[in-house]
Amino acid sequence: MDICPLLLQVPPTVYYIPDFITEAEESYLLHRIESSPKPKWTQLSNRRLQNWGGLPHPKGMLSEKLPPWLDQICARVSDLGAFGDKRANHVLVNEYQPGQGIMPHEDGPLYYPTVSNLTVGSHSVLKFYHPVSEKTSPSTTETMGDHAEPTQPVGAESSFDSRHFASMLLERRSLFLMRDEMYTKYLHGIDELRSDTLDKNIVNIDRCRSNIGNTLERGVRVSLTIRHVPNVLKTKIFVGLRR
Ligand SMILES: O=C(O)CCC(=O)C(=O)O
Repeated sequence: MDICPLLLQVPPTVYYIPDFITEAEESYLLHRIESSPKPKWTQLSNRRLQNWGGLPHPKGMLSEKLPPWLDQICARVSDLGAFGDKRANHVLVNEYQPGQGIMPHEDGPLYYPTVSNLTVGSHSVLKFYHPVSEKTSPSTTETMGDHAEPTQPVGAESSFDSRHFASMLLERRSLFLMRDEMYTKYLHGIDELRSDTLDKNIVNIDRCRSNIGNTLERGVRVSLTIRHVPNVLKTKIFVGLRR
């Protein structure tokens, strides 16, 4: 497995693994995601998502068993040592139409401080930002799982450009991992664009099929954000009829 930290322009630590899954595995995952029951989808203003494994909560997550098709991919990522000796137990599936993205945000304290992200269907460009001031940062942090849509602090947008310091091209079938300060301190987000012109901020370009200056049209991209939620409630829910 080729897993190489990109340490040149990005603070510790990010990893980019091209072709982490095969084309057949990508098609299978897309099929499983698309054929999930309709109520599994939550429509947000700029994307739709599926939450698997339970809803992370400061008081603990009431965990739900992952379906085998997600459990397998979680095992593969966990086997890289992404979560120490722990196993991924939570997957957030985000689907972006061309022109959709996600506001810069931090992932918050509910997860083991490594996040892994598998891209299927189409590419995207993930951008990294220096943190906003303490006054504005709480509104861009996920504090109640991932159903909380990151909101934009008033007056913050104009300063995003000045806080942007690196970008990563996430090609389809690639796995991306970030940990340490890239997880705990910096923000990440995806611009709402229909195409991406690759510029010199793309720190992983040497490991991609494209080159600086290329313009890539976005298709429908689905990402699987695979994480470990440490705080899981021991309570079990029994559903059944009392006699
Ligand atoms: O879709 C992506 O690549 C990013 C998703 C993300 O940032 C998140 O789920 O918190």
